[in-house]
Amino acid sequence: MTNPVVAIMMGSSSDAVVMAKAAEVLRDFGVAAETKVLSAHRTPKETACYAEELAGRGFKVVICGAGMSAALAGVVAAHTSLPVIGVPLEASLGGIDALLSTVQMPPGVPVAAVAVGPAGAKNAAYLALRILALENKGLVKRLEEFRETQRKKILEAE
Ligand code: RP5
Repeated sequence: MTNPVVAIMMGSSSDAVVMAKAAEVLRDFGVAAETKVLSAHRTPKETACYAEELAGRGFKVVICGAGMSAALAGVVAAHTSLPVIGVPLEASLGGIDALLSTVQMPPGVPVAAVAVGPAGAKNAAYLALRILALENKGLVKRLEEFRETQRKKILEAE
């Protein structure tokens, strides 16, 4: 079993169904991930400790999903230099609250915000794969094959 290189964090176990979409995409590409439930608001110390240790443990990218006043991605980005991708989740107000919390980071503490909900969870994984592919030729090839499969599906549809 290879060591995980992507950490998938979420603010609550109630986020698990949506965030599983990210894990599925990574699994399809043979990329090992570790899933962790930690909350920026409810477990602030544990969240900071976990984020601070990620780079030393060999992780390359962090995906954070959270709803409501979604601080998780931003807090993790404040405690690591790894690239952090934020997935806003729809727990209230249609997810617009989480979207704004995730995307409106102050300069110097970047979070790559993706779409709200399952589409965002999947795209967080695809973006993580593209980041990993910068140093992994096999992954570049698999991503190119995936893009070709998508292209054919669209063209073959009625
Ligand atoms: C956020 O609050 C979590 O990420 C979740 O989306 C939302 C609601 O959490 P629960 O009350 O369901 O635990 O922190």
